[in-house]
Amino acid sequence: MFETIETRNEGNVTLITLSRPDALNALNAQLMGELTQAVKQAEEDTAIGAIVITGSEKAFAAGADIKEMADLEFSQVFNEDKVSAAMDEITRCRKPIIAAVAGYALGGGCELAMMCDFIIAADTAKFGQPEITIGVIPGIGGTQRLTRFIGKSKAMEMCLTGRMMGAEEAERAGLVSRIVPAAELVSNALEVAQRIAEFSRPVVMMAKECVNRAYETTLTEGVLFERRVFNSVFALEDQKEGMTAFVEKRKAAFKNR
Ligand code: CO8
Repeated sequence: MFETIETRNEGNVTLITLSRPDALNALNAQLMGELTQAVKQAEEDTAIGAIVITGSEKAFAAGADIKEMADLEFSQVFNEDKVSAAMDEITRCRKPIIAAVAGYALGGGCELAMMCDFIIAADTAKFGQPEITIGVIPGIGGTQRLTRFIGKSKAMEMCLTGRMMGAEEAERAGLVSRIVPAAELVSNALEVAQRIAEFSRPVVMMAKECVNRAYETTLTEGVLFERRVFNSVFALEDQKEGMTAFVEKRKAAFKNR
């Protein structure tokens, strides 16, 4: 049913694989539309607790589709704004999304990875915002998210020079959560996602919401937000189950309520 992505469910996880091999998974309007549709389907599927987005060995995604954008006029980009609108859907997803990145994650590809909740990188991963080299700037969050993740100096250098960052530098800088051998990337990301999917779903969503709040508010407000959410967790059966299971030295059986 999809032409530019492949999806499959593994246990309680949806794996979405970007698949435009001839264009290094460049993000054209069709791919973005299909990706957001797949994310929405996974979000609505009550059996699914987490999502993994990956690409190929050579490229997670080499950016927005330059061939599709080359002749656009300002009025089209401004009035239609389809790619950005599609991307916003991904950040609205309440279930955790892991980006499993091998090879190039450039421009919109790096921005897509940063819209996910965390990035697991293969040792072959290369991140960059090369828009400056083709006469534009990052357009779906790169200047903002990269700066928050790796700090002004490195983000500025990357956006102004277009240089790429390898996996080790990306881990040191805090862009990725861990590096794994390329051959184990997808299985590792699926394992991590499955672990998350087995926890209480409302609690997972609350934890995600609280961490994301840190990017939107002051420390005092953020800590208050966290405290109130923490208080509300005690209204869930899963809190009773989790703590009782610990006391009884058994594995918790969460019911997602
Ligand atoms: N768009 C379209 N096609 C692409 C893209 C892309 N971003 N990247 C690669 N391709 C295509 C190539 O044109 C080539 O196709 P063909 O065989 O038909 O010529 C094929 O993929 C393979 O690519 P290469 O031959 O170039 O492969 P190399 O291994 O030699 O090089 C690179 C790999 C270094 C990744 C190189 O392809 C490259 O530099 N790609 C472009 C990277 C880039 O500049 N990305 C930023 C794009 S702009 C952007 O993302 C802005 C986001 C804001 C969006 C806002 C929406 C409105």
